[in-house]
Amino acid sequence: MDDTAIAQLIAAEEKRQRDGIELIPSENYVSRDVLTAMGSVFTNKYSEGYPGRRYYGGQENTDQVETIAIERAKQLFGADHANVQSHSGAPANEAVYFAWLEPGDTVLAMDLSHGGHLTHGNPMTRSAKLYNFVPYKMKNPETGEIDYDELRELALKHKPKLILAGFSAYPRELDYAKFAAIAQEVGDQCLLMADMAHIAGLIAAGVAKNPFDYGFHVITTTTHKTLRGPRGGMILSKGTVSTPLKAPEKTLENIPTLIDRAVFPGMQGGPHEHIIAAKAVAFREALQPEFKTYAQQILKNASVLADELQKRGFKLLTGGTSNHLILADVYSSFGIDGKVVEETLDKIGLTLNKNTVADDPLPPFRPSGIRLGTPALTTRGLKEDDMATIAEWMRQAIDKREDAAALEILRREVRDFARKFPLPSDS
Ligand code: DSN
Repeated sequence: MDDTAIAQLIAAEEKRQRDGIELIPSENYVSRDVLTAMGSVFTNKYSEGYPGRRYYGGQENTDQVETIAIERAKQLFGADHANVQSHSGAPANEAVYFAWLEPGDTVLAMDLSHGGHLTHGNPMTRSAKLYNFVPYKMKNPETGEIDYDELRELALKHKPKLILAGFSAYPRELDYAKFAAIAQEVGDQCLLMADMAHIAGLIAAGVAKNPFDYGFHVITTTTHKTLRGPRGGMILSKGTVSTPLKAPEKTLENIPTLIDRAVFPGMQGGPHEHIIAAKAVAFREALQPEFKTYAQQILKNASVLADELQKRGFKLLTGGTSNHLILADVYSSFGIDGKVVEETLDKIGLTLNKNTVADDPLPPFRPSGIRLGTPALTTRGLKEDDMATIAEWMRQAIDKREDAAALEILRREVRDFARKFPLPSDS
C-alpha cells in the first residue's frame, strides 16, 4: 500500500488484535474469505434497487451476489424474506420503525439500563423523537427475569403498534412465547420484532431460540457479532413479498414489501455490494456444521468464565449467563467504576467495555459495570480451561491497578498467551 500512514495503522491494529484477548461481546474476528469479499471490486458498483429491479446498468454480478446472500440468510433463520442492504443494526431498526409506524405511534421496548439498545427508545435518538417508546424492565436484576406482568399491563394500557424484544446487554434468554401472547392480547396488528444482533450466530447455529418459532414477524440483526460476518445489518421477516408500484397497505402480511421500500428508497441509496458479498460468504460459513460447534463453545466458555469471575469476587448481574455475554457490577464488587476497570484491563491487553447496570446510580461515562463475552476469543480457539486464566488476570489487574510494573508483567503474560492463538484470517 502506498499510503504508509494508513498501512502502518492497519498493521498496528492487526498487532493489537493478535496480542490481546478480545472480550467485547459484540466483536469477532472474520475469516480470510470474508475479508477478501469486503475488499473486492464490488465496492466500485452502484446498484440502487433490488435484484432484477435496479436503477443502474451492469448488474449481472451484483444481482447474483445479493440473491445468494438473501437465500442463505433465509435458510439460516427460517425467514420468508431477507433484506441484506441495511448498513448496520441501528439503520435496520430504524427501517422497521419507518416501514410500520406513523409518527406518534407507541413502541414497547427494553429499557437501556436493563439491557436494551440505544435505538430501542433512548431519548437522544431520532426514532425516540418520532415515536412514543414505553420502556419495560427486568423484574429482578438479580435473576434477570423480565417483568412480563408489567409488560402485559403496559401493553394493554398503551396499545403499542410494535413490541420489541431484544437487547445489547442482557445475559439471559427471552421468553418469546410470553411476548407473543401479550401481542395477541393487544390485537392482531401488533408487530412483534426481535433485535437479535448479539445472538444471531447462536440462533443460526440452533443453540439459542429463534423468535420466528414463536410467531415473531420481524428480526433485525447486525452481521458482525456472533454471526462472524462483515460489519453490517440485515432485516428478516415473515409474510408475502410483492413488488407493487404503489405503497402497500400497512398490514402484517405486507411487512416484507414495506421493509424493502423503507430501506430503499426510504432510508438508503446505493447498497454496499462488497459488504453484501461478504455477508453471503459469512452466511455460508454459518451454515456449516463447524459453526454449530463454534456456537456451542461460545456458550461453554461464557458459562465457565462467569463461574471463574464469581469465584474471584466479581458480582454478576442476573447471577451468571445463559448466552455469550456477562455483566459484572465492579462498583459493588470492588468499589471502582467500569471506566477504571476498562482502562486498567486495556493496559494489560484484555479489551472489554464499561457498561451501565440496571438503574445505575453512576453516570454512563463512569458506570458501575463492565460487559464482556466470549465470541471473539472462541474464534481464536480458547477453551474452558483458559477461562480461569483470564478471570485471574482480570482480578490481578484490578488489585494491582496502581502498580505500573505489575501491570507490565501481566501485559507480557497476556501477549505471550494470545500469540499462541492465530487469527482466522491467517489461514
Ligand atoms: N455497539 C453495539 C454493542 O456493542 O452491543 C450495539 O450497537
